[in-house]
Amino acid sequence: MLHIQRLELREVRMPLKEPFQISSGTQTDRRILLIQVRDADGLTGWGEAVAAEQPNYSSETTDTCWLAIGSWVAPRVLGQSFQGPEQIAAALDRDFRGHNMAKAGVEMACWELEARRQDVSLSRLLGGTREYIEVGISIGIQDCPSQLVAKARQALEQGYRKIKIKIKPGADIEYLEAVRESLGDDAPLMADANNAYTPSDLDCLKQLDRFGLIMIEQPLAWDDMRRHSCLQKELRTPVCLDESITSLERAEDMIALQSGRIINIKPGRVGGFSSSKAIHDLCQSRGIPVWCGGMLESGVGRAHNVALASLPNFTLPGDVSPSSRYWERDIVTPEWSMDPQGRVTVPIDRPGMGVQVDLDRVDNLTVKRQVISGD
Ligand code: OSB
Ligand code: MG
Repeated sequence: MLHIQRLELREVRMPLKEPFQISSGTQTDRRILLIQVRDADGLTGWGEAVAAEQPNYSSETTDTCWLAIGSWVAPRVLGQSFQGPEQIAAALDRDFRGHNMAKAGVEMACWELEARRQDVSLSRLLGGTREYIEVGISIGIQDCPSQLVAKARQALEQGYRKIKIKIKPGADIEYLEAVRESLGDDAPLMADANNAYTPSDLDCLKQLDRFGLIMIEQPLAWDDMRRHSCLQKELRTPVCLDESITSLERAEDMIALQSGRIINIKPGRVGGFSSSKAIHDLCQSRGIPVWCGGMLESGVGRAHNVALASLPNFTLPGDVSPSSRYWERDIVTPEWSMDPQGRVTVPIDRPGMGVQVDLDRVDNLTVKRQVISGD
């Protein structure tokens, strides 16, 4: 039985080591929203609402998550009795549209709490089977092709198993050509457009087939399945959907319409772990590979991503770079690290998410706090 009595919301400010540019905007200082839930026995679980500062990836932001959790999500969870964390997502979806990242932040904190209650790792509670996760890097849009080549080359040397290059019109063909040329035919490359193209860019997108990319992620609009379906028929390169997959039903739609051949699962985007597991299971049964995306998370959100990516059908490297890629210092101990083979270790011998939140550091970085209590 899961009975949450208290929920604490915090906003912590964490400057990124370097700005991260995608086709729709640039992030520099992260405003990270942490959620801590506590049950009647005093055990706690941590979550992170992964929305960006601006509504350029999805409609949610740090501020909308704060509002949604305080006003509508927390009141539905606090003081209620749930059989287990599997029951939470349904309670949050009833007559409550959207706000997936706000819902997920709380739902995932409840899963983390349950893992600690059962004294098992979050990975194993979710059904994870892996001991290691292969890591991919996501490289933001650079000023010129040579700067991108230098970054991609360095990533390969560090051991990254997949190199994702952010693209947009005007920073695509020439950039990818330079990287492929410099890194050679065997380098595991992919591109992510974050919705930057339209069907009228077909000629440009077809040229991407030349580069032997593992996939092209979300070339067209975030809510457009049909045009992705038309595009996939014209491309040899597999289309991977990110922004478009907000639920199990959208994953079913992608498969039915053949809008893509791979799914990037971000648990925040789909409303949490229950939904992520359902999408994972569907894709596994339909022969669709999945991998775990990232949202420039702190060590807390990263822990959740590592746990999820340990499920068996996460067969492609995930965007779960080590803490040092993003931060001078993370807010968890130990920090997340990557071995020379480009893998992170799944902490299966430790309860819950497997890392401890550095509370002193979090207190220092906190700019806003709210405690919500139930019965
Ligand atoms: O599209 O995957 C994306 C970051 C912010 C918003 C969207 C995306 C990303 C990334 C970062 O690619 C991946 C990471 O966290 O390392
Ligand atoms: Mg993406």
